[in-house]
Amino acid sequence: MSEPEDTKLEARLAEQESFEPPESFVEEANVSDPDIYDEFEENWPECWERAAELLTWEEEYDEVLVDDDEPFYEWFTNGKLNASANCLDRHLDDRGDELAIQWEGELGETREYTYEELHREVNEFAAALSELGVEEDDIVTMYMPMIPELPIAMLACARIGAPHSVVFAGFSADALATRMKSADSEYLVTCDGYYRRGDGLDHMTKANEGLADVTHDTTTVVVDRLGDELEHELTENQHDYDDLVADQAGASLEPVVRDAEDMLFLMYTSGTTGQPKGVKHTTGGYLSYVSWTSHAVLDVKPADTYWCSADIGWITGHSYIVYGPLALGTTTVMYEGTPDYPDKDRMWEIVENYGVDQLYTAPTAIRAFMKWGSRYPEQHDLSSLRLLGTVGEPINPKAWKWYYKHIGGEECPIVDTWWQTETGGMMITTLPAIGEMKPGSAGPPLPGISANVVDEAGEEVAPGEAGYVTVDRPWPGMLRTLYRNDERFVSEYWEAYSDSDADEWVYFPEDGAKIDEDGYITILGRVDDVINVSGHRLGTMEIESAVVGVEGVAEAAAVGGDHEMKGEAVYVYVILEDGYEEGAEMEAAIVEGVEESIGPIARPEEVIFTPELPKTRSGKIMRRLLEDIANGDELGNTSTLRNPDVVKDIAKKL
Ligand code: 6R9
Repeated sequence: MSEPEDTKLEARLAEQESFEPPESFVEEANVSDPDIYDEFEENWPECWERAAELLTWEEEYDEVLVDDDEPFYEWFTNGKLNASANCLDRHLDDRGDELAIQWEGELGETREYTYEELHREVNEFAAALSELGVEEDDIVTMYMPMIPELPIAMLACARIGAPHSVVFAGFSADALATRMKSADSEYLVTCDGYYRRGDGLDHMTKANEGLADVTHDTTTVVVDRLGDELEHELTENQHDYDDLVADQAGASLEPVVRDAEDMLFLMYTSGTTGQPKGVKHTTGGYLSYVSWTSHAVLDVKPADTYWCSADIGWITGHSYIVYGPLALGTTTVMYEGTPDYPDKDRMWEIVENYGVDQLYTAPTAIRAFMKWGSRYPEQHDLSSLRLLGTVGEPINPKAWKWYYKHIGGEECPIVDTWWQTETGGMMITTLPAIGEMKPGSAGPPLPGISANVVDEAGEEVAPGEAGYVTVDRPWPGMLRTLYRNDERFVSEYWEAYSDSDADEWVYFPEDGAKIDEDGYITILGRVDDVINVSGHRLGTMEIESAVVGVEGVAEAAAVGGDHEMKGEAVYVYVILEDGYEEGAEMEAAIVEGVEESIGPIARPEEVIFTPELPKTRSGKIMRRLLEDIANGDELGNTSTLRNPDVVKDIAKKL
């Protein structure tokens, strides 16, 4: 394309505020009838049978929804099923020879698993876990990077009815120990190491440090990812994955029949207090919901090659790398490494090599691609792409349009999907073949989802005004509780907007938003003490307690400040004890303290030493002001402060 034309196109794109779904896409889409919104509405909650029908049930359920004990809802009651049978066994006849997992390592090696092969390995590892003593309902922790053994271990657990709890491999030893202790998990599946930017990274030392902090007895399985590059002595309670699986060669294990409401997995996530929350997801509701949304939103078909570039250590990977795509019998791509290794076209090389149909990624990645420039995707044939998706944080219109033009070639719809660990699957997004897309706005709630934007009092706000997202009807993929903490489940998510006397239960996701005349919702970000760094949820309290754990630190406040690439970055304000000196050394100790206790993703962007923190008269730290300072914004009203001068002093330092 010639220069001037290109510029004209850019100008048109920059102004365009809405986009129709591409014709070619609509014709072939799984869901394309706009009546679906009304159908779900008129037939609620029975409409959710549409989701349940995507699964194979051992025994039919009695009722779609039981709401006798709100907000402890039950879905598809007395239905029986097994998640691994739904993701594997039922595909064997028709799709046994088709690829289930297409894995690519960072160094370029590949591993392919057909449904037949994946079924075999899952059976063998499930038999091995049973042999080690894992029983139904035992919680098995996984601390693994993006290697095939991670989904294999998850499905093996599902097969024997043992819920898994996956801890992101980038998290620290402390985080692993906290989660294992909180869940009383006696089993761990981990690996010796993995590759990052070409280097073999030791993971086992971190796992061992975590295990050393777990007070109860544990049994560990270790996957050998790095071969001879890294040798670790295994203790008596640690077993080599390959040996265990070899011992079970050819084993076949009947999938355990699980109740719809039996736990499928736990996923720990950050919240307002320092203690991570163990979000509990169940077998029937969760699996139906992620299958339905994979079908309706990601438009996944069995013959597709589908790629979600998230990490399985987060909910996005659970729902949309493992469970949703495999339940639908498609080929799911897994990539071990970073998007710029060995070069910045790695993602596009993968799309071209495997003929990827759908790409689901995060705004933070799109911002990086945009910064690297369109010459990288231009080196590759991306014409296999049919749909694009984003998740994890708000996407600004500029990044959306770049993605639309340079990756989708203006022929792929984009689904900007808002959801959370707690919601299990997508909640607010356009359906890709229905209605227009508006860059920057996620879209309307999905059919059957009743989400609103309300003010402090719970009244719906006028179009254009800022408010809070609420959801006033349950949905199958919702969390059932916080593990062993029903009380916190109610207080965190339901107390703010429910009227329990009137039996009105409203879920509060703790996100701010705006809504327009067409009912499209634009998410503004978290309104609690959670910082969203590159789409990863971090609790300010967790960071603060890590900082205060550093010798010499008296008090700390962590806030999120705007960041061009990461969306938000961590800023910590620190008060030192007498006798300790501000400076590079102290700063390094604080950064190290945070990395050690949470992980490198929580690494502070800046450490700001201050003799005081701005506090209200009742002694609460004014985080808003600290955020404004971090952002270089004009400071709002400081008159309610106990110590108004302090903010000026801090601002001067930055
Ligand atoms: C799936 C996932 C949840 C928080 C959520 C919100 C933010 C997710 C978004 C989005 C704007 C989107 N978020 N998707 N914000 N637009 N499309 O990310 O789960 O890690 O639990 O984070 O992420 O703030 O509350 P989780």
